[in-house]
Amino acid sequence: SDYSREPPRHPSLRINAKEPFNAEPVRRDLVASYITPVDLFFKRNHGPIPILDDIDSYFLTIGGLADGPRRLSLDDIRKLPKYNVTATLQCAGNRRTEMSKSRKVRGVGWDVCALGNATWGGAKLSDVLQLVGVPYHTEITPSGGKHAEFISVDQCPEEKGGPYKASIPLGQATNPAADVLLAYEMNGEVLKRDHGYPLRGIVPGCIGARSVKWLDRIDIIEEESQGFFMQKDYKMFPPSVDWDNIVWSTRKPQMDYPVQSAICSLEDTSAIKPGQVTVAGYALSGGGRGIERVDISIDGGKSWFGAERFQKEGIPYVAGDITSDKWAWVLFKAIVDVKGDTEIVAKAVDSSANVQPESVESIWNLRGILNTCWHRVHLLATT
Ligand code: MTE
Ligand code: MO
Repeated sequence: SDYSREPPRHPSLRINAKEPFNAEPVRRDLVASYITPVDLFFKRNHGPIPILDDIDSYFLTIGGLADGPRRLSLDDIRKLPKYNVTATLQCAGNRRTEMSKSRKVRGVGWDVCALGNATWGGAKLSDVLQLVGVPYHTEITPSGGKHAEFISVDQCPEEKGGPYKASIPLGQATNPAADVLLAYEMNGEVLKRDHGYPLRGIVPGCIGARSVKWLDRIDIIEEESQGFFMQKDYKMFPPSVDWDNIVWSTRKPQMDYPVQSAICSLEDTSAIKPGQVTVAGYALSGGGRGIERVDISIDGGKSWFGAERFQKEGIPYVAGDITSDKWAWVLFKAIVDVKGDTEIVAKAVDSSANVQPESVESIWNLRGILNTCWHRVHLLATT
């Protein structure tokens, strides 16, 4: 693999792996703004960043159609109605380091910042598919196509099967309300190479792994994608399954994200003075479910009170309200008084009343994905 032409990156990112490049912002930077600046947005790659700078020769191929493949230029896609969708992208491996402390897991280590919230600009996949003859709300095509498979130009290592791929059900791909985008902009700017230039999929509400960067083609296929990252990775196994007894085919690829939250204003520390501290962080759930509550405890989870939640400055957040961004995270904030040995805990409740699990052991899995247990920060406040 050739890593000699990687793009420049912000020096404050915490690098978890150099080649391929995997990095996240530090906690305080992540919650400094509702929209995550592009240079601080986490970067999750499985190979070198492709170079696609000759835009005139770029085409997206759409295959698996009744009348044969269609090639669309970037201009064809830009001519379709443009949507701006604010959606949080979270890697399924977020908080893996913490899971590994309970029992070792395999994979790149991440703290609590393998996610970011951006406004993605692009065409709806439902409009692109309609343009090539697949109408809205198609669950199965006359020829039996049931899934839309995104295929990238990036080459993953041989054992991981070449180009990065993932698929979503065709019903979701052709549903305008699912807001699946082919995005060419991020926060109002041309998409950066690190994030999929010139065109990437954005699948709101799903784990980041389904939002394929550097799109080469989209195929309408009968079975879900057989790619490595759908079949041999990003599946949630029970705690009893380990590398000596795993049967990958027994589980479905993970799609929706479960309810999650983390405190980002604090790190474990023994060096603070007793008094007021700000407990701030993010909460989000998958599948378009909103955040009903964020509960904070300063006694390790014995008693709880509610934190203030917001997306936009000055507008109170209400789950499900039309003024809120349904695919985006919610920031939370509470001021607490600490003295002595204090364990601060956050847990979120989503609009379906799903709650984060208390212990990491109960959700431990060998690949270390979907660590959504209560987030704890330990402080020792002494004079
Ligand atoms: N797409 C391609 N082509 N190659 C990749 O390695 N990584 C996926 C997804 N799309 C990946 C990809 C994973 S696991 C995540 S979490 C997100 O991209 C990360 O997106 P970002 O780097 O823009 O934050
Ligand atoms: Mo990921």
